Amino acid sequence: MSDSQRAAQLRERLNDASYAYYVLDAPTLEDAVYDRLYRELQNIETRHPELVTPDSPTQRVGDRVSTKFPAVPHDIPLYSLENAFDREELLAWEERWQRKLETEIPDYAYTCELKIDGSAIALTYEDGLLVRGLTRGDGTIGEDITTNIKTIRSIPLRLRIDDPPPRVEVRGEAFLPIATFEAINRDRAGRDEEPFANPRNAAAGTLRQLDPRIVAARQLSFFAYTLHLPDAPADRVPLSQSATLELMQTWGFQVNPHRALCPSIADVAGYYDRWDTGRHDLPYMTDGIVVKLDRVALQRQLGFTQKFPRWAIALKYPAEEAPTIVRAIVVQVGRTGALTPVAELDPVQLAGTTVSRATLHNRDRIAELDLHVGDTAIVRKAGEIIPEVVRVLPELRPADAIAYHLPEHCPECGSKTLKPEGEAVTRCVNSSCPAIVRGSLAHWASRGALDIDGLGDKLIAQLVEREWVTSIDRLYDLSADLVARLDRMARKSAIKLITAIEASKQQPWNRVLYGLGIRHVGSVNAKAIANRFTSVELLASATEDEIADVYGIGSEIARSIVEWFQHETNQKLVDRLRELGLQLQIGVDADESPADRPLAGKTFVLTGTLPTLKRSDAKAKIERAGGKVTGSVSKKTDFVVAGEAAGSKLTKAESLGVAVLDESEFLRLLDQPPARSNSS
Ligand code: 1X8
Repeated sequence: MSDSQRAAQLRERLNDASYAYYVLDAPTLEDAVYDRLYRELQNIETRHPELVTPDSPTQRVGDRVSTKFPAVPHDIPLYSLENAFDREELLAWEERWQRKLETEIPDYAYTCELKIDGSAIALTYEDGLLVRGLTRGDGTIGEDITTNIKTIRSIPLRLRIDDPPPRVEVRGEAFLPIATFEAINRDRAGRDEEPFANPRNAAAGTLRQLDPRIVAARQLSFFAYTLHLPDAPADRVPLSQSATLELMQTWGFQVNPHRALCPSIADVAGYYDRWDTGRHDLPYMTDGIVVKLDRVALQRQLGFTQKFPRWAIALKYPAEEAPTIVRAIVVQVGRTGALTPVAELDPVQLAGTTVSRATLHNRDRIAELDLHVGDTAIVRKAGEIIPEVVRVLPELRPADAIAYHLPEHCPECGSKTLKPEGEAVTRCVNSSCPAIVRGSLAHWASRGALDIDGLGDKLIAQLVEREWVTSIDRLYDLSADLVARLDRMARKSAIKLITAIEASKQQPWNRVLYGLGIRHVGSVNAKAIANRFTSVELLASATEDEIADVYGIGSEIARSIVEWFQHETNQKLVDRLRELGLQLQIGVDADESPADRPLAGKTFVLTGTLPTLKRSDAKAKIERAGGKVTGSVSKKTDFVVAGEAAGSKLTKAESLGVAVLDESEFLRLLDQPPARSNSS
């Protein structure tokens, strides 16, 4: 698509979004997404000034005004702030204002304040009395929402001073505390109403409610940050932003307490970083910091551009959602054969990292998104979560975009894929598919499984590519001589790798079980299962019900295990692993130090006949779990396991207050995950 076509698309999309937001009161685009698209348009227009049209949203001082409330011009325009998204842009701003001065740079300092995610309003006080409150509107003309504003408890109706200047204009942010925002959305959901996307929209929507009782019920709050005193004598006008904030506080306004005076950009960066984490503990939403030159004289000297003050800038925190373009869709095949479509994206900064790929989950999800290659899509990344495509903006779709369908054949091995009825995933079911083999090997070698040091993804890819390793057991047939022939593999590393592979034979049964990669069997489950079914033979012959009887193991896991052992390939794999000397039963040399075992240090006494366990089995189980069995009950006994016809030992236990277990309680105790359940 040409720049001119893209610019036209963006203009239309952004103008539609403004209309939906300001006129219809029904936002269609998240603020962060709007910002990004706006900047993309801005970038195109900077490169090609001939593409700027009079209706471009970049030509607007603010945004549009609706007709719900009387329109009133602002005496002094409400400017918006220029945005910076990183330190470089912040430094560029510093350079810009310094160059603009054209004189020697005077002493200066920055005031840093939190950027509150709310709605800007302007309050006019005459002789100390609140006479008018306006929304920002388009920056020049606002809407008169005085009645609604008077419901906000943190806005004084009369200034708390004896001799107020004749005319005072205070600007600041009206906002909803997060808790109130969430309560409102719960309430709306209960009434089948669309929830507000964020506290800012909720605040803006609330301020423009026609019924002031609703506004009052919503508990809006307000932080003041700007003051204009048009008719005041010079000696009453504060000389700095910090003094302004303090003055407004004494007049009865709520001023955000988290501000800092920063002598340099480095200090500003420190403030920004500090609040990147700190802001999550605040009861209201912030989306960045506002940096201002503290001295009013310097602010006056610099003035304003068409749209912004030159002496202030907003440094935003990275968005967790942003639009970008889907350039291609590739399919990854995992160790279970699941096909995962992944979007390859134009790189975009999200929550502090560069994102160039995002998961599309599965076939149904792609259909739901109606994703085409070439689409502008919104990508989300939250915390440690894998980036994902949340939706597509079909209005921005180029004419030549191609609809995408997940392939019918595995992209790795070409065999036909299967999508089981009622499941979301499409799978390759060829167990010798190189992608599945690679995934299985990587899982086998991983820390929680056999923990084979040095066997990483690149090495695995080479081994599979050359068909030296076609299944897990074949790893153990490798020799140092052979491995040394691989790309960039020194002989010393080859020997180290073979030693690590050999050493993995000593890993305990529960790790082997986990390493097999049976679906739904995680490392914690594997441990519980291996404790009950102490050898692979016992597990292979167990029924679904018997497995599901293990504490914490559900029927889905049990079914998956039974199915796994039914496959001949898997039975052969187990046989090979046994021949190779892997630990397929709980051994005396289990890697758990005695203190790691679930019953470490516990003393048991067995008495009576248990319903299913022979006394020798019960004793073996206790010892394997690290416990000790003695013949008589004393104060040192931790548990008495009592069956049918238990005699004097039971009586003694009861008199000493020792815990008495029946068989099922005893078995549950054995299945309990140990207190220190780490990666093993
Ligand atoms: C907008 C905001 C400002 C401040 C805090 N939150 C905002 N949303 C502040 O200065 N403390 S200033 C501002 C603007 O000028 N548009």
